[in-house]
Amino acid sequence: MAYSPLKFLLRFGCLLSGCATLAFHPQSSEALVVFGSNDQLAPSNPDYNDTYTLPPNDGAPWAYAARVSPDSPSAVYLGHGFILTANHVATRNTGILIDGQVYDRDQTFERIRITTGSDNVDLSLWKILGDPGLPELPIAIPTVDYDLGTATTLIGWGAGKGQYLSSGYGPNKIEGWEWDQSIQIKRWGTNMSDGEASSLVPGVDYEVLRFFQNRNAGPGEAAPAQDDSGAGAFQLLGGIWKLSGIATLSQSPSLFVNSDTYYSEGVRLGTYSHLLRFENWKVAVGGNSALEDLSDGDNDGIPLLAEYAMGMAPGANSMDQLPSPAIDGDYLTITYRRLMSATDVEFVIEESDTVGGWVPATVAVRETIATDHTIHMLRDKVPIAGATRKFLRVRVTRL
Ligand SMILES: [Ca+2]
Ligand SMILES: [Ca+2]
Repeated sequence: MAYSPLKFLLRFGCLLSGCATLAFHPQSSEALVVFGSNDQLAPSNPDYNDTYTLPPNDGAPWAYAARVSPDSPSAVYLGHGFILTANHVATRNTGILIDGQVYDRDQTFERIRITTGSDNVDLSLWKILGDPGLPELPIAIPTVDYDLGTATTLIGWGAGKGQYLSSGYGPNKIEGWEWDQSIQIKRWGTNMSDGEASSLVPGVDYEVLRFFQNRNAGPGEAAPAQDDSGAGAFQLLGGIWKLSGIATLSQSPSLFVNSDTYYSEGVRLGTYSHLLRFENWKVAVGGNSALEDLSDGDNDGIPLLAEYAMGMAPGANSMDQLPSPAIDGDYLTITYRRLMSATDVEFVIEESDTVGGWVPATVAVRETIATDHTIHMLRDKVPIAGATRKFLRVRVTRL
């Protein structure tokens, strides 16, 4: 059975009371529903308290928390024009609201779903046109950053807190809040992260961060609600704010209970960050972020940056994966590998008639001839245009 979180969201909005599964879109709790005691004493109050709708005063990356405009789920801006959000919302082609301005989606960049090994992650990468002027947002690094059991700031654009729900008695009685999309604005809240090897959602398989709704994270404790899919989970790690998770699932409103049983989910980004960032890749494959960008530890003549950008193994000879040329009628072609999910490198195909004076090549056609997860094999066709000789090369630059 094909599983479609987005369809689920559109049809039902949320799950019925008593259902033990999670809603497939993170309908975050109020854009984080806040679980403080005052909320219980005055349960009908909507949560548009300024405390949680203005930037947090601890420097959490508020500006990077984006929205799939105009009235859709959440996303996070990574820098260099890249947007990360839940895959189940990533089919939309609308603009992205970042720090008060809407940016058009770059239709020339086909969205990349993050996959690796057997993991089919509820995570997609898009690009925008234009420059929000925000520097690269750091991403949690596995084995270096402790992203579990860590104070987390969630920022999203999901629904607000609606009608209070209550039944039964006692500390774990069923209680919660309906989601109110009329007060769907950007909010933040806190929680403590926990981990799990696999998502609760059937049909997908990826490592998650979990956020229990057990009021262990102070009066601002929050969880994702409707349209918080794609919301960012940020952590202060080693003195640097980093993106540690992307919200993918929330509990239904009636399961926003004080409980160590129910939790919301997000993608644990550290597990997949080597596909997105060179610094993270260095740690994942070499155990050391201090490796020189142009070092060549495996002595295959290919510098580390190029091994990353082309999806090669930095500990094995990769000569057979270097770009290769061919003549195809009136074209000179170059076939090369590219890690499509890399957000911090630029690829330029260059041409020359003299092995000097390299200029960007006139690429008439670009074909994707094979894919292996997020690594694509591309073939660019450059017109020979009467030249008696022509040279092509791939230039990779770290942004
Ligand atoms: Ca090498
Ligand atoms: Ca190699």
